[in-house]
Amino acid sequence: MALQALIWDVDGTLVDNEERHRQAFNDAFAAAGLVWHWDQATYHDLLGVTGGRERIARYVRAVDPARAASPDFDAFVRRLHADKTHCFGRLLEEGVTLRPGVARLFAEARAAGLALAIATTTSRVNVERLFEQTLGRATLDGFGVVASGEDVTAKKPAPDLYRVALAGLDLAAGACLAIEDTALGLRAARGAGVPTLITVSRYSADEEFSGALAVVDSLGEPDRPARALQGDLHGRPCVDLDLLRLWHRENNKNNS
Ligand code: XBP
Repeated sequence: MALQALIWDVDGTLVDNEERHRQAFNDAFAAAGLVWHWDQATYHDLLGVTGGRERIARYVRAVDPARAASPDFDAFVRRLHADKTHCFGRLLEEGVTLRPGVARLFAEARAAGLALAIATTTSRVNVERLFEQTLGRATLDGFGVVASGEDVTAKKPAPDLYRVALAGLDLAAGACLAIEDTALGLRAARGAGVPTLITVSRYSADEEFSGALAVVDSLGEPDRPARALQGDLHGRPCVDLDLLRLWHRENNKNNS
């Protein structure tokens, strides 16, 4: 089955921006007069919970069980997460840069007639603002599907987001290839049967990625080589569409 679509994760894959998310959480806590502050070690642990609202709830249950037991806990968490999303938008406006190879692969895929999709746990408004700040909203409008946190109840590592993307593309999992940065994202994509490339990010470099087509430090550029951490670049300096097709064919052969 030939490769017909690329399905992209957002945070950590399109942009290495979990530090920006962490800053937004801390800004929202401060604005609410809360003494909470998530340092990098705390945030690294909390990234085991996907979804910012779920992440806040997990933290509150741990540090303030009384507040977690109060009747307005859910409303409190939703309000705090909405404030965080507002803070995140302000931080995005300060400038954001796509990771190496992302814009190049979007263009290569589109020139070759492949479909593009997003499967992200983050909030839809964050995806829209990211594209407005980088390649423009028209580029996002060219995506066949944008599956975001609001579209599912079960977030990554559940496969639901990838199943929403596959349904929207009207393609079988074997006709697609996912690009992710975390073990939870890999589990989500593989759970939906989608072959997956991993490009590690700041918070995921120490994770285990068995079952990935390959693991690279980034997609790279012709003048900024990618480094294979797992798998083989087959002599190429960076991850291009031909290499994705080669990995996809190898995967089909190994699983036929
Ligand atoms: C990463 C996530 C998100 C972000 C925070 O999403 O788990 O929850 O950390 O964004 P992905 P929100 O890697 O699937 O793009 O606060 O909007 O959830």
